[in-house]
Amino acid sequence: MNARQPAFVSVSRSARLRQMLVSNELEFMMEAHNGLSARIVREAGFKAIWGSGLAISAQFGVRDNNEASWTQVVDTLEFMADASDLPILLDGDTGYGNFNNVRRLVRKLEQRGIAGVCIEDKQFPKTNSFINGEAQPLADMDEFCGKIKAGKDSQSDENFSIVARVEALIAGWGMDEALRRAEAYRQAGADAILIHSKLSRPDEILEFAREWAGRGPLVIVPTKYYSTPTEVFREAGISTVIWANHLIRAATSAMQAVAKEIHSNETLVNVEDSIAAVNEIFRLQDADEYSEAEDRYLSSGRAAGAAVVLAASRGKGLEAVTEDRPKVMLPIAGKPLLRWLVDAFKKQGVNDITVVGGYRADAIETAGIKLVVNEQHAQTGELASLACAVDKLAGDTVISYGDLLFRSYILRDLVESEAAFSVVVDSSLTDTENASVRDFAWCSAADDRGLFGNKVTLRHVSSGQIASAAIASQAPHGRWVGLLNVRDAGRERLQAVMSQLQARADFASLDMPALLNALIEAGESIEVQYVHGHWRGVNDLDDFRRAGDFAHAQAPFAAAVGNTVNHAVNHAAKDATNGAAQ
Ligand code: SPV
Ligand code: MG
Repeated sequence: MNARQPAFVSVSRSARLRQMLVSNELEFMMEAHNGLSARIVREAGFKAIWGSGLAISAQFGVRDNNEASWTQVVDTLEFMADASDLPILLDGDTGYGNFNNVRRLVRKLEQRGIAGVCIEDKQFPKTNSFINGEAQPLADMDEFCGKIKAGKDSQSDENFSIVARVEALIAGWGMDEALRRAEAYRQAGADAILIHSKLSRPDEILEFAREWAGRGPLVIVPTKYYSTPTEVFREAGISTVIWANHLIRAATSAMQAVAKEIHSNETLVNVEDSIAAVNEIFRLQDADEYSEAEDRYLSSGRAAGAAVVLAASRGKGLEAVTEDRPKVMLPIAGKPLLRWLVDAFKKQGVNDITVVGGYRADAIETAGIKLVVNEQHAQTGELASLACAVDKLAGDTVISYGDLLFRSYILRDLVESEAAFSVVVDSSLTDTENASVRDFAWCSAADDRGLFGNKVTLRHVSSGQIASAAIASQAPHGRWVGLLNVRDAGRERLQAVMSQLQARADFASLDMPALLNALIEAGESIEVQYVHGHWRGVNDLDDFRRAGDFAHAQAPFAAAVGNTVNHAVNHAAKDATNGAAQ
């Protein structure tokens, strides 16, 4: 059975349909015509589905004259059976041919999990009973009995039901003929009789039921005598009522009204609140199950799935250009800084991107990201921003400054690291003269190609806090670029260290290096991936001006904005020669 079916249903669909037909209670079936409507019928609480010939042909946009082939009908039923675990009774028209077609139909229906079929004693190709019913020729009674016997003989599931539909009242052949045929069909092996009427009152149905006198289950379709109180059917000893076409009709009026409204007014604003939300469609399609399966089956071999981007600051030294937007929304070579970063993440399969905004968070473009806001951004530092996202971390996550540009291999190598924690350190930046630059990194070993393959770990990163004397006395090994990869295995440890830091009185002033240092103090090993240039941070106006050139060099040739291809190529060459120049 389909993965979407609940486990509690252990009684087969065919057994449940049979049980409904023979039970002493009045039972109900609702029409469905595709997977979505089958799902809706089940959620409404019905116990079984009527696979209406009228509704299925109507949803194809064709007539109820066997214009849809029987295999197209059976394919539709398969979608319905996948979308709902209810028993389905197919309205099989005349059986799509002679006894042999009925045999094949029954076998195919069983294979697709359909619980039963109703066949009517008209001739192929049929016409809907409510269109000039009196003019429609009935099948020869004996030939129809042969179809019923052939169907019963070819079923392999003993509970599969064949309902024989008597059209004598519709065709004007009278009550005696209806009763004669019903009895013949019962004796041929039909599990129930469907007695159909096109009158607006239930009189002939009730008379039939009286004369029938409980010889077998009776099924009715009160489309025309719809105003009859249901209690009347119960008292008449009817087994099952079929509400035969009400979902296709409901859908039709809703679609007509909405299409007309949108066409007339050329806007969606008047309909949005009165139609199903897109999320409701996703729910009916069981989109959540897909996401869970994706986690189960796609996670191995995938790059880190998530990122948290710290983007709350206005940018010191950038006040002149950040009046109306945060630093991350500054345009670099034709697109916002944040977009370069988001595109870089997506390229590595990091699709679940949470951006923590603060200053002018309203100006952050939210396409492809989740935005959370550090409302205290004016009084707090980076860790307070990270705290806005840290509880929701799931799976592998890259934590990143928002003002970074880098070559794609830097992120690729970082997310491929198996270490619980890993960082990128630029070994070309060791000049601590400029006291305003922070994030210098001291590591277990210097960047040395000769040590290729040896693990290097982080010892300390300079922050607003003073480095320990022992470490500060040595030259740093480089500068942390602002990228931290946290594997799922390290997530809870990171959250625990964050909680400890949050308990500190000075938490509001803490920056990312404080977190790295706290992790190290807590005994965590943070792997270092050395790079030599190939990235930019945007910290001041000078950085901002030079970032454009760097970005151009990263863009695909065709996407280089405001430059000829040659210009982009020149920059790429220059960057490659300059290597580290930050
Ligand atoms: C159907 O639903 O296709 C039926 C019932 O056959 S009725 O249209 O009432 O004949
Ligand atoms: Mg029909």
